[in-house]
Amino acid sequence: MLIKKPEDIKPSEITPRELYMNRRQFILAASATALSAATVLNGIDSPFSSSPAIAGQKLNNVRKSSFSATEKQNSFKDITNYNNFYELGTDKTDPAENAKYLTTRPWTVSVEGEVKKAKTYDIDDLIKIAPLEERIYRMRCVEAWSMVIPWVGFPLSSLVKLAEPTGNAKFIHFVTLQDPKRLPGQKYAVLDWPYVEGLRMDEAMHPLTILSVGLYGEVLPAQNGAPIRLVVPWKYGFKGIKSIVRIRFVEKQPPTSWNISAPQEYGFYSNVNPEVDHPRWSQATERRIGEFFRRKTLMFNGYGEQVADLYRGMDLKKYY
Ligand SMILES: Nc1nc2c(c(=O)[nH]1)N[C@H]1C(S)=C(S)[C@@H](COP(=O)(O)O)O[C@H]1N2
Ligand SMILES: [Mo]
Repeated sequence: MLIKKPEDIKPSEITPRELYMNRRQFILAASATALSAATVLNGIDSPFSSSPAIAGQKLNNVRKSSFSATEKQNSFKDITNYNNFYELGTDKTDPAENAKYLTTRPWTVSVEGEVKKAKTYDIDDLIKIAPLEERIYRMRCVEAWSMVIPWVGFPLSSLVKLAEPTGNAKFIHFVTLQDPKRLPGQKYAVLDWPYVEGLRMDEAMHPLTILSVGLYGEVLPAQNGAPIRLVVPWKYGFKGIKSIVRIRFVEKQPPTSWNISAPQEYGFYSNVNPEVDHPRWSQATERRIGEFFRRKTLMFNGYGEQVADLYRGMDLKKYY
């Protein structure tokens, strides 16, 4: 008998079957958009109007960080060809193939809600609000695979401080771009679009939490969430929302895409926890992409010393 390993679980088994878009439908959708995407591009008056080509551009003055892991990094090829980004397709290799549809200039990010300094940032200004750092982080997907990724970014806390949250700001709500031309997977109800995520304010302010704009010293490839995405290394990968256009400070715990889709399987917190299994598979071990033997999954993905205090006194079986 063949025992199914967690990393072999297909997206079709993770999302409700009737909502799952098959590969053929997706390819059809993507080719239907190709023409209109090209037409739109010609009309945009920006030196980057044909970017995704911007991916590959070197980022300058990137500092090293003491928060970085010293483990062997996954290859650029692994990091950019084994992706979850359902707006660009549900197979692991789909986002790389469909990256060409996601143009990232012009791009704005609206910082809004319970803040004194609400502002719509042009992406090229936003990436200059703080020095860029390389952060080599262990990343753990809820599907029980992991990678070590040299992100480039800046602490989310830098942006929070600029925004000056009011006393009512208890959480931050993040929203991905909604545009089926540039994210053709949004033509299918795999999830409720746009993709949304959230953090509690203390999680957002934690020094490990970054907004990433690059990897391996280069501008972030579209399939990894260009031009800007969240990275929270002690949480399952799906908290790391990609291609963000809206950062809203709110009083109440915001809805999150995977929790809306399957609340009994995905909670708001989604901290990596080898002791709390997913209802359909174990979270005790993981496969590091590129390795043969499984590894033990570490509490908070190995970042417990830095983050355990955030959750003191909370029942992590209840707040999964
Ligand atoms: N908008 C959006 N963000 C997303 C996803 C997605 O489907 N859409 N997938 C999440 C999941 S499940 C994971 S594991 C990580 C994967 O990031 P990576 O492909 O850069 O490794 O992105 C997360 N962010
Ligand atoms: Mo994931």
